Amino acid sequence: MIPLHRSAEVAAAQAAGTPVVALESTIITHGMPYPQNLEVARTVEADVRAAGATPATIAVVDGNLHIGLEDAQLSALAQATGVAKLSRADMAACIATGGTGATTVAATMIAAHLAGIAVFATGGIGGVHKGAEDSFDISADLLELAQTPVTVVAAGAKAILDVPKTLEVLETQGVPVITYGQDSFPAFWSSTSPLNSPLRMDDATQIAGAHKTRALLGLPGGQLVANPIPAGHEIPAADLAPIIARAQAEADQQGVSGKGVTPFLLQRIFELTEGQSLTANIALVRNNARLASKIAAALLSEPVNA
Ligand code: PSU
Ligand code: MN
Repeated sequence: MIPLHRSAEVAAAQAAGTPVVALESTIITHGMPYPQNLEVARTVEADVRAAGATPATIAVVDGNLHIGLEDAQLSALAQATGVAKLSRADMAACIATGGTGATTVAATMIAAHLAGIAVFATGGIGGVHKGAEDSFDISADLLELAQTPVTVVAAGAKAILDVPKTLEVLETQGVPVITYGQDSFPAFWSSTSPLNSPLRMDDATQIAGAHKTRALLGLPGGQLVANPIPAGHEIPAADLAPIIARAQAEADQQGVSGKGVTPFLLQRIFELTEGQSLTANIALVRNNARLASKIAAALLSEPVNA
């Protein structure tokens, strides 16, 4: 197997059998501007620790696959320019050529599974983009959820995506979509959407039980846990709709395609909301880190069907 470079705290946690939560790095390099990105990365790690688990931020640095970054590495990554955005298709090439890259949801799931980590917290997953019937732009994150056994906690799907089509692809791929504590599927900046969640669970123990049962059934793949943004941090969907439409139109005009699309839209929405999108994003990622920590603890302690 590829050598895994664990941070000191991740190595200690795994040796002691205490819960570990994986965190992605594309959100740091391509999802938020510096210096807020570093601040958020540190805060989310602290949230995981405060919740009794150990954070493992995953990234490729100089060809080494890191499971947990020391603070100096986190700081360097947050400020680095030209960092690759790695998904399933390009992680091996980056490692083989000694490159540096941030891991998306798909690549973080792959690395977490290799390292024996079953739970991962992020903000939003990639999905089916608007206009996918022409562009075929469907994130590799959805196919990863179908094949790699990691439970991913996110705040639902962003309105930059075609959310109904995203749920359809997840269903086709056999991915359990579990909303935490409510019936409505959350829409990232909004805690609810007009769509009903395929599944609902109200506590972390049930989510951990479903994760284990999936494995016992011999089913590959993970689960998507949709955790609604905390009350008070929502941005009304009606406020964002014209901003998203404008960002999308600019992306189309400028011919942005492939892996450039999601970072372009996130950056333009940040600018057009004058940072309001980022404040909401921070609140929901922190909330997801706390829930993921509970699920990671429950996975270690609860027997199936308890
Ligand atoms: N959605 C967000 N914030 C993000 C991303 C998506 O709200 O930071 C990042 C994640 O790393 C996700 C990736 O895995 O974008 C998806 O990119 P693509 O759509 O190119 O698959
Ligand atoms: Mn894409």
